[in-house]
Amino acid sequence: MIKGKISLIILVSVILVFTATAFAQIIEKKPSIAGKEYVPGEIIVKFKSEVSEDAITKTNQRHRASVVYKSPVLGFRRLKIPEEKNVPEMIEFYKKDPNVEYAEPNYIAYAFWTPNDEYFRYQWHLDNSKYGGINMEKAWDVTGGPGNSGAGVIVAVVDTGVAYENYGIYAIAPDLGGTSFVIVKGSDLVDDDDHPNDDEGHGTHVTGTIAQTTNNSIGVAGVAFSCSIMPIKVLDNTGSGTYSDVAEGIRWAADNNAQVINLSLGGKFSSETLRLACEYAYKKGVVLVCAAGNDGRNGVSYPAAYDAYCIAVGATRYDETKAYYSNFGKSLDLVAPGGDLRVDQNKDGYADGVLQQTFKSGQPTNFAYYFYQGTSMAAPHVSGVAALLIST
Ligand SMILES: [Ca+2]
Ligand SMILES: [Ca+2]
Ligand SMILES: [Ca+2]
Ligand SMILES: [Ca+2]
Repeated sequence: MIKGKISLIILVSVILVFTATAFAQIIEKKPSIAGKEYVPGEIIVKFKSEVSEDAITKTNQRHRASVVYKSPVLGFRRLKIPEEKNVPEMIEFYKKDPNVEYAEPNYIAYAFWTPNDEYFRYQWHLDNSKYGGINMEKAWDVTGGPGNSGAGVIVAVVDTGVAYENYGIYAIAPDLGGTSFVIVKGSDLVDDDDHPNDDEGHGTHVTGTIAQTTNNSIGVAGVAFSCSIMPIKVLDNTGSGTYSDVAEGIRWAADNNAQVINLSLGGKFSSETLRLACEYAYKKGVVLVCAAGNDGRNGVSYPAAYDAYCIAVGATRYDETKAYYSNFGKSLDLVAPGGDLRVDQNKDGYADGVLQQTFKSGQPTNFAYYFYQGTSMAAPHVSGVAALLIST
């Protein structure tokens, strides 16, 4: 199964969603948010810092809204709204209140991607004799080669989780066996536990590009293979998650000494919750690397579009032209290989995707090497290079 088998799966965009209750002890029926732009029945409100808890409670009581979650550091609250009210009208109520800093929907973020399988010589995106790669062999000579490329740097992968351990129904990806991980308590914000295991495959593939175990004679390579990966799970088994969880994931990473945060995810809506989380991490000196989005449009997704805080990464293919699906426009900062599964420009017999080890959604112990395409695959090339720069 592993050796020599290359499978191709193209996942264009993820539509199904569910909402995550961020922390325990909240008894909350999870509404379906499949195909929706934001979580129904709730809003995010941040009160001005000088407003007393008493005044906040009175305001919420007046609107018959109940607090389901309060961010301890970022200060926003997720409010459950009365059943007969809708999200836009509740936001209008709160926006009119002079005590409110901002009020907005809890938008849904989606993973960007697409899949397929094996070996360094098929990783044209890292190095090849002609086009399209990022010349890693020369770079590794500068950074210290095997054992020292990215050493001491923590890169947070805020995503679907990572196949980093043998635990319950989950297993460590064999080609992450020599990769180092930093696990933070509570870093699974979807299932509210301490084990950010991947149940989808996207975060494991992204992690492979940054730090696949390299020079171990099996599988494939990663860019900064001596760095430490901090997996933070904010996307569920359909590749979707709420902006509130993404914001908290960014904040958790920043508070736990991540130096780079890879965000191969996004949504089309701007959000104060998300923007302020990026600002928070940025002000702590964290490098935020974000996928530009796969809509093929002029204009990049959020959080990539926050020019003040984020490096927005678009995708290229083997011939060094823009991949058809990559967003572009004035907020775009860099491009990196994201692949194009419709072509075989390097004539190696396989579609030109980014090759790392992962698993198919729902089969978290069945590892193989897959070619994926997407700005989700381009961003981790940049995160890996950022880790190398920090460590050098
Ligand atoms: Ca978990
Ligand atoms: Ca390897
Ligand atoms: Ca930008
Ligand atoms: Ca090819």
